[in-house]
Amino acid sequence: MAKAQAQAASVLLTGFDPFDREAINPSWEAVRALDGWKVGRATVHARQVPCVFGDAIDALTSAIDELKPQLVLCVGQAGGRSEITPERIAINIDDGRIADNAGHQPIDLPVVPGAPAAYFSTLPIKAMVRDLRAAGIPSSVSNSAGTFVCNHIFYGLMHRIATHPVPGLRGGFIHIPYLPEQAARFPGAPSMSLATMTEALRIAVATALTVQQDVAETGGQLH
Ligand code: PCA
Repeated sequence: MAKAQAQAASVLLTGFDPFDREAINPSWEAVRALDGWKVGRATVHARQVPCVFGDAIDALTSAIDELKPQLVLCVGQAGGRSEITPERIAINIDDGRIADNAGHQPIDLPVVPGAPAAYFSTLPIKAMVRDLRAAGIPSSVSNSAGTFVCNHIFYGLMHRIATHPVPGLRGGFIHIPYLPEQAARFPGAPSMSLATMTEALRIAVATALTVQQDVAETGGQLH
């Protein structure tokens, strides 16, 4: 029994604590709704990470060391976006437009000094978008995760996977919109219900676990 448990696959989902004067972060609300969810042979574990440069990667790394997941999906809020957006690329730069939750605002510093300029997600982002749209949920590939703590943790995740290769381990990042109660403070801002965003993450995880080779469908943008 213990052996079977040790061999059971696990999926790590992370969401952030609230930041930028918000009282809630949809990323944590959506991932925590999936904590304990059994998908195929895998069990989903949800962890909250702080919206703090450095500490976010430390929390992520500790969770990876503890859970030894086969899939890591980090999730963050992208206020102003209208869709579920799997991110294509993490870049090696911290450039805070605002301070993080510890009051730090790095400008043009590398996430990891001397490391590659960028890493691609190793998740099937096109297939995720395809499956989300098929389920009636608006979704597009995003070609920039920004330069704040979301890009930071995404880069930290991909650097960790690149430098500590584990057979079969894949990782990536998804940005999600405001919740309606957040958007109500910013008239005209798009939002999505928690139920829809939670379902979107279920679909994204299921696709990431089953699709090994991404599909060739356009996810490009002119600008
Ligand atoms: N979104 C921020 C950081 C935390 C979050 O949920 C970002 O997009 O960088």
